[in-house]
Amino acid sequence: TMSWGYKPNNGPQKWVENFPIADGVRQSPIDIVPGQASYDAGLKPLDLKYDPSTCLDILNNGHSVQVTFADDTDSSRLTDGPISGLYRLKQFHFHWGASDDKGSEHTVAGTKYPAELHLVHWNTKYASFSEAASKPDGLAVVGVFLKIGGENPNLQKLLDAFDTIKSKGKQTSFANFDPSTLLPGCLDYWTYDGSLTTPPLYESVTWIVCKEPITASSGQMAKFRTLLFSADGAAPDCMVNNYRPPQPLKGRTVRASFK
Ligand code: BO1
Ligand code: ZN
Repeated sequence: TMSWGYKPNNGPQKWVENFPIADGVRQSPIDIVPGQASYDAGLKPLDLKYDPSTCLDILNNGHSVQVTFADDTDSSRLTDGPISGLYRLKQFHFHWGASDDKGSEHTVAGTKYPAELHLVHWNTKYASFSEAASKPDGLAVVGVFLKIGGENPNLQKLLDAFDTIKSKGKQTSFANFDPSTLLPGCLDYWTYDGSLTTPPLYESVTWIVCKEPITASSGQMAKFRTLLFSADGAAPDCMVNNYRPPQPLKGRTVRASFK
């Protein structure tokens, strides 16, 4: 009755034991090979509208750091792009490595980025995130790569909260944050049908992966690694390498919004 994690004894290679869908036909992440993606002129630009007043709190859930949004109205939402209808923002979170040479879940022609941001939205044709999370068209996650570069001032407000939520289960209010400040200037994307990248690994996600990374400094990446997987009182265990490696494409098509 050990829970899932990212260690050899409970990590991605073991998840299939409790979540057999781990070997399913539309699992995520994947390696995106740009030369094998098909340009689709019918793909619309993403329409992301986020209201900073819906930002609620920041949480160390023991797997990642997550910022949660009020999702009882349509005020922070994604429309267009590859999706039909309106998807509400529920949360965003990150995956990262123990060092700057790894950490992203998706890779681009085998290239790993030091981190990946996931903005998680649910389809309002369902009654709630929980209802949507297991439906084939239930979720749309926008993925944004982080690369090493200049210090990112928009990331800094987030990082400054980390000292307060160092260990598993800690949470603090996080008001008036605009997640659109974390998006790259160019919203060109790849899209494919996939899954949650953590248990329960539901095959419910329309993935939208931005081509253009945002930057973080090496010092900012180091701050992510000060978070802990462990709760207060347990042996400290640095939150690093909380990513799933690429999964088999199994005949799926990756479409590109750009030539
Ligand atoms: S991700 O963007 O594919 N990495 C992703 C993975 C898991 C979730 C959201 C996005 N959320 C999970 C919750 C679980 C819940 C599950 C199904 O969704 O963390 O608590 O059981 O609702
Ligand atoms: Zn994620």
